[in-house]
Amino acid sequence: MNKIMITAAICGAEVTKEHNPNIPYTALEIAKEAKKSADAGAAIIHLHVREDDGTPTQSAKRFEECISAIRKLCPDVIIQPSTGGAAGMSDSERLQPLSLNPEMATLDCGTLNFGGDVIFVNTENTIKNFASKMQHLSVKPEIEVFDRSMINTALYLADKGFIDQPLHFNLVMGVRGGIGASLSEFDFLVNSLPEGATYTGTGIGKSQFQVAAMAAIHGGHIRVGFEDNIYISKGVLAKSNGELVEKAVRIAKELGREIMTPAEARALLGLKVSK
Ligand code: KMH
Ligand code: ZN
Repeated sequence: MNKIMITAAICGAEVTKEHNPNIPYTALEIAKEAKKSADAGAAIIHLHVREDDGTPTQSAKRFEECISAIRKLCPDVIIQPSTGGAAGMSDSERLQPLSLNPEMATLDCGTLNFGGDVIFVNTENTIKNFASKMQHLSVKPEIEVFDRSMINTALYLADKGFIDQPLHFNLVMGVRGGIGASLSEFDFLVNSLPEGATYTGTGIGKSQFQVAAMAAIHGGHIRVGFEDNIYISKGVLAKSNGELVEKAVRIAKELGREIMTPAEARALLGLKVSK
């Protein structure tokens, strides 16, 4: 079987220390969580950043501070800033980390209900604008899909030349308002991907390790981390992102998948050489 690429989504924008005291906020806390994840086997750190009080921010200065803190502890890991930020942020706010010329970044390909009155807005023009900027900077987009329709949008934009082939997707399953995390839904999404695409499976909440196992069995890649799930097992808070990555590694290895290094992940994704 092909090797597996593990992404750790260490912080997110929504989860707080009230949910799990181990959620990182400061640059040092974020860097330490990145290090634990990378040491456990993560090739990619999906990065959101916070102010010291936990407020989500897309400030380029804060991203720079956190990226340089991560680089000191783990020089090799791939850092994938979020351009999703937190629901309610403006497009220009969300785009700020691209000014740091990252190797890759997220490209959210549709609008989603996020519970209550909260809507995570990604109009077609927003997605085109974000995709064009990434293309111009040779930043590899990870196409975030929360439902099948978002794959359609990504394929349409690739066809129109906004996103370069080969496409890399993150199938996010189990967000209320998006697709669920059952085996048939997983199958449906994976069978909707174009020839030559790569994908990572992300399960939200209690589905985190179920989706990880489905992706590991099927030859896909996996994402775990506090952004998506704060428990290591039912009712038991995870001590660190590293603990979540370790569990993902155990699952993958039991299913015959060896773990990719950051260098191997860079080759798979065709990332640009400069950092
Ligand atoms: N926090 C969500 C509103 C991404 O990183 O691109 C968006 C999100 C997706 O987490
Ligand atoms: Zn995110």
